Amino acid sequence: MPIAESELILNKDGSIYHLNLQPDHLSDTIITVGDPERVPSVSQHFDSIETKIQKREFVTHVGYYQGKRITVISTGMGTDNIDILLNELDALVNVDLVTREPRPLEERISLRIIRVGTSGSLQADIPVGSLLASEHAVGLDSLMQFYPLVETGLEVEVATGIQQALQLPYRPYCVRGSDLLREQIGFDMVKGNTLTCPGFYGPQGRVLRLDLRLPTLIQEFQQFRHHSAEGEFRLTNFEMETAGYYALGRMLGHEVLSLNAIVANRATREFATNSEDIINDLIQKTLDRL
Ligand code: R1P
Ligand code: URA
Repeated sequence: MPIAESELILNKDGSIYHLNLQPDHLSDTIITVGDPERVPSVSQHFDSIETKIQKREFVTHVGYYQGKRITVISTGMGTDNIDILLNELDALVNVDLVTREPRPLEERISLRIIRVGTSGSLQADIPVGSLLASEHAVGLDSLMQFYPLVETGLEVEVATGIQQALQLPYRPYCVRGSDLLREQIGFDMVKGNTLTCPGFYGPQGRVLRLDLRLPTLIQEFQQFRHHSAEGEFRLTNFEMETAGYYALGRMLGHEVLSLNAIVANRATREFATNSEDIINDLIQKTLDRL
């Protein structure tokens, strides 16, 4: 059955609705960044840039880095944007946009998607300036209330423990990302478990003029531990997208890795004076290891 025009929306030129891209704009490896201004920070390293496209916060540059074709896309902030990003990227490769038919199973394409973002550390021993590769992500956002994500026993245990610690009325979700990509690109980075928050202030325990429902939120994040045969699980850092990437990546069959430039430390209350240098270091390492 073809997918209806109201569900898979195409622009007049045949490009997909929000990303504004055609299938041939995608390389098999895609770098994603939150900040649209970070796209040129990646593509400035390219040998040549073949295309630049923008719609809303989704800025895309396609080019070559040391002979390898790379697409870099900005996403803006939050897992609601990651829902758009992953569904539209997947449709570009796994749906025939002319017939509107999903491709048969044996023709499905698995993309390699690498998030290069900023993040706050939750632990004093992960200082500002660290580069961290997310092994697991825990989502405090509501995206997975709408999809049938299948989690492992360990993932359910961790998520349930966090629900109890934070006294949440709903269970967060927990998903492991691509070990393959983490071993290839993040092998010398801190291996972490990233908490994805549906906001930058209250949901990350920041108090400006509003009090928190749970005043000890940050301490609960910092002190949370889960012990299993795989060892000790602690939360290392937070940001606003990784769990959405990992969950949708698992369900759609793409390899996804989240890399984090630690620009804040919430245990020591520091913010980096050289955050641009830290993220540029992460961009350079990522490009060199693709
Ligand atoms: C908040 O300042 C933003 O920074 C982090 C968070 O996930 C959120 O998007 O990532 P980016 O630097 O990739 O945007
Ligand atoms: N991004 C976040 O979401 N939180 C931080 O503390 C830093 C970057």
